[in-house]
Amino acid sequence: MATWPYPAKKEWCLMSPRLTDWSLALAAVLAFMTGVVSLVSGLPQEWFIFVLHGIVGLWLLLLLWGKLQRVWPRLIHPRRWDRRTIYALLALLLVTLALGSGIWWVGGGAWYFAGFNLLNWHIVLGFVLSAAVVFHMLARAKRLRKRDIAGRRRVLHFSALLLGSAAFWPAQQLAERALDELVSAGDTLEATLDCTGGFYSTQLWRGIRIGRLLDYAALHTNAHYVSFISVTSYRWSLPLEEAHTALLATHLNEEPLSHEHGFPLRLVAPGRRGFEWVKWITHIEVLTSPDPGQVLSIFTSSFTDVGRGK
Ligand SMILES: Nc1nc2c(c(=O)[nH]1)N[C@H]1C(S)=C(S)[C@@H](COP(=O)(O)O)O[C@H]1N2
Ligand SMILES: [Mo]
Repeated sequence: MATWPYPAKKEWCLMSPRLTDWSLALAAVLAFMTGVVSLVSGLPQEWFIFVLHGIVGLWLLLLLWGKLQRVWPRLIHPRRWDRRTIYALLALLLVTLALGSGIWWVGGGAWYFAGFNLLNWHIVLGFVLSAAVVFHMLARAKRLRKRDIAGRRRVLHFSALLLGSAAFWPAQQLAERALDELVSAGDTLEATLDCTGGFYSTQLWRGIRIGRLLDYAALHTNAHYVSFISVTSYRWSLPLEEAHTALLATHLNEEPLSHEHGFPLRLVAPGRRGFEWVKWITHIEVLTSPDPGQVLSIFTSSFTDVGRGK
């Protein structure tokens, strides 16, 4: 029997390789079927199709984690590379993109590539992946033996994986509801944006008062600044006290923020100059000391088209 020059990791998973692979195939088939059905499901009472698709997707993710640990040594050791390695890498990329696009979409992702949104890409990748799984099974599948499914610990582990993915679903839904609540918050503020470049404009902003947002977080006693970081890495910070009264805006004059004015989130900081009202916020960080680098971030951000809001 060959011994590999690295320690064998035997205990990573109690599922036999074959059971993992067959479960993956089953999950892929279920994902494909629920996915196709969900394409034509539009009635409220068909909600369970979407739930099922989500659960199956998460199950796939957990199973893949197991499979990946098994094949990882073969992927990273050049000595073990062969023609199949390239297929394995392509498959890994495909799976990552297919699952990632679905999860990101459900999480509210609004990313476009080549004119298609995440859901469009998820559907295309799902079809390609399903075809690839069928080919892979035809070429490489090994029969499931009795010892692959026998044994109390194996059965327990198998069920735990399945239950784990089912439990993810309500957790994800709760997180999303909390997020929706934040976004539909009703704090309003009339404030004047005063640009150093020479224009000013008084508008009604709506969103969540940052003090309320901070109440959700357990702040360190040394927290002194709140930094607002935009997708272009343009950032600015406010002292904690002041940040409490500022607004993280989602709406301008009761309309959802346009891209131009900072969708999805922008800072409304009354009494501060326009350049401090960070647009296109994706991160908020609480700092213990001032952030001198933020000044530079404003200049470097404008080197790119995105940074200039194009
Ligand atoms: N991320 C980011 N936020 C930004 C800017 C920017 O270039 N990038 N420009 C600032 C400047 S200089 C001003 S005056 C206001 C303009 O906001 P408005 O486009 O909603 O009028 O946004 C500020 N927020
Ligand atoms: Mo400005």
